[in-house]
Amino acid sequence: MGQSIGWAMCLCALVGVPAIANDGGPVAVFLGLPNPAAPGQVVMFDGSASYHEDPLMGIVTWEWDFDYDSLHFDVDHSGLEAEVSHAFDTFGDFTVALKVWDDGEPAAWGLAQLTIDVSLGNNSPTADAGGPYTVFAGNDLLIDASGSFDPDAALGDAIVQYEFDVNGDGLYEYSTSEPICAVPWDDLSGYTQDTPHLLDVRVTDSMGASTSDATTFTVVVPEPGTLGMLALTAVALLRRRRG
Ligand SMILES: [Ca+2]
Ligand SMILES: [Ca+2]
Ligand SMILES: [Ca+2]
Repeated sequence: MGQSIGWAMCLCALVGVPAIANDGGPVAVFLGLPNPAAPGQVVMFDGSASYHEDPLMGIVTWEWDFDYDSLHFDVDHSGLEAEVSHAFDTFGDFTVALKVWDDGEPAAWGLAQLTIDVSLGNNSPTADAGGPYTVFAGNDLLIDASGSFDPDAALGDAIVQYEFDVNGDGLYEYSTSEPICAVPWDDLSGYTQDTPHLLDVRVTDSMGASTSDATTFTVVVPEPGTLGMLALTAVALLRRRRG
């Protein structure tokens, strides 16, 4: 008996029909709509289909936990009415539980739970490739995409993946969870010099939405003697100041 009730709960949660459970007396049944929902959207919960297996007894109290952890029923709302509404502040899957109490002495309870999928209304992140970049031969190309952002940060969303296409073929060779990427010089040594090369950065948020931004990078080889001339100029300036 107990096992069949357990299976009924699992099936109900999967297909989104009313969640039903009981512990031999009062039986909790409720619906939550709409599901899926958006952050901040009011979700209506209706536990009026709850009932008692004993026709001489009734349900007198409805208690709700809007972030049930499947172990500790932490009451967020309690009342004599079967309906209640709640808005979830952030994206996520929230397990909502209803506990109904009967009019027995002592009172007995039944519990049901349902998962609300708060995933609607996600906005794509905005990509910022930075650049254009110049890389001196022999050095790594440092790409800084930290200007990228996700407009849903206040709703618990964030950019979780940065990808970099450095050869313009539409495939991303590098992937990081941070906005900074260092492309090793060994991977760039075959690129033609003094020519802008396409660099594409794609960012993806925790909901799987992505956008990309393009810039260029140019491989530059310093003229022979350039560094020496710069050093001599610096020394001359220092001498002039001291003199
Ligand atoms: Ca709670
Ligand atoms: Ca987002
Ligand atoms: Ca590529």
